[in-house]
Amino acid sequence: MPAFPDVQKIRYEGPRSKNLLAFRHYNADEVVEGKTMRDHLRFSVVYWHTFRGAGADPFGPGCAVRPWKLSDGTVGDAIERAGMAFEFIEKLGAPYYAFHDRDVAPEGANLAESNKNLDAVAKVLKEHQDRTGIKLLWGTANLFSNPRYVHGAATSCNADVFAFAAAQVKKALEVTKELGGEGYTFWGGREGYQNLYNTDMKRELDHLAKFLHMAVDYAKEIGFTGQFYIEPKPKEPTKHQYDSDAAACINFLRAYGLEKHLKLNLETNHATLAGHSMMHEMETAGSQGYLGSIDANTGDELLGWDTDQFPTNLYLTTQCMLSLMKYGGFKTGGVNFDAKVRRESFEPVDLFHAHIGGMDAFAAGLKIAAAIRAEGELAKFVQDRYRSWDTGIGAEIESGKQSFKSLEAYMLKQGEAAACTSGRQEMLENLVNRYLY
Ligand code: XUL
Ligand code: CO
Repeated sequence: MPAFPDVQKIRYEGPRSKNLLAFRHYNADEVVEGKTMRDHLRFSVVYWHTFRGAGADPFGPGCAVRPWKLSDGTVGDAIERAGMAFEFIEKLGAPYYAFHDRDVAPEGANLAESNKNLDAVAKVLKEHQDRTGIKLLWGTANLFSNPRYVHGAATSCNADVFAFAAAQVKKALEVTKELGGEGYTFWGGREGYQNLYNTDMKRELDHLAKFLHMAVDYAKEIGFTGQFYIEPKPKEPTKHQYDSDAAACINFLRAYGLEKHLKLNLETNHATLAGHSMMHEMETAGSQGYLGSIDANTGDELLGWDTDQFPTNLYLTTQCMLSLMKYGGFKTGGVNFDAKVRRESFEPVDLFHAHIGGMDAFAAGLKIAAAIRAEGELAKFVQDRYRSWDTGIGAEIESGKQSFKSLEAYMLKQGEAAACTSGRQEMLENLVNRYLY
């Protein structure tokens, strides 16, 4: 029995289409800057929100209507849900998906039972992957829902909890490898603090680093060659998450000798919670060689929490694509929709509308960014803005030929710095608008 009998495969119908169950911009085979849209965007559907999310909020339980069982249920329920999940992803035409261990299989009474459940469902996921060609963008472990993780996982004050989390990630890595996962993500979950009076921050950070080193070592041992990611988020559920933003993550990785092993998985709503734009996070990561993957979503300006809405804002997607293309595009990462439909959008077809909107917004952003890049006006402005560094004193500073002493001598002779020119911010905003409408 199909889960979505009324929905056919979603097709590209072009910008003039009025069919709300069709793509107007995402044309998978269309080539942009020498690469298909499919390969630029590498869209991925998340198991947790899309197949397990019921729409609960702090004021009431979820009320989503789904053709599958939303509660954990049995391994049989999980297997049935997996079939329906693949029907959805296949009809949508996304090439990838992502999951936490506990999204796909129910947790058992103990570790051995949980591992057995995961193996049984992973076998079925593998069959669906082979049948449909849909691939695993990244796997991860849920180290935050079970009450044992109340004080965190790798940063828990309880060493046994660290040990349990290590065993859980060991298994999740094995399953990710078995399913050909192209990456593995660490999101802090509860790795942070609620109160500094009871927290030994140094010890917790040391433990987090030790945990990641163990993961790197084990990946090597089993021959898992996927990319490791760390996903910044400043708060929620804890008051402060250690992986608070791109800059903090890069500092942490470098401080603990992990810089060669992990890249960043950046998420829009996490960036805004940190007081940054997504473009800021992408530039911070990209400029330092850490741009790995993105969790695509958006927050709500009027709500201060992680609402994880589907992205539909073309400025946002254009900015994401401008930064992404500037730094050479995805290698192993993708546009992973870590986004959920609103509680009020409780019917199954809403899942299609949400993903179609997000995919079209990113495809349009890709086309707009490519047009901006092709014309080259923006890039030329930036290049020109820094022209004082291309020759003369600027070039000498950059190549290390100058010092404080020689610069003092230079300025004593000059008397005053050459005049600055306008940053032309409004003109550039107008210029970007020209490509949007
Ligand atoms: C939580 C979040 C996670 C990670 C995976 O805010 O974004 O779903 O993406 O653990
Ligand atoms: Co995320």
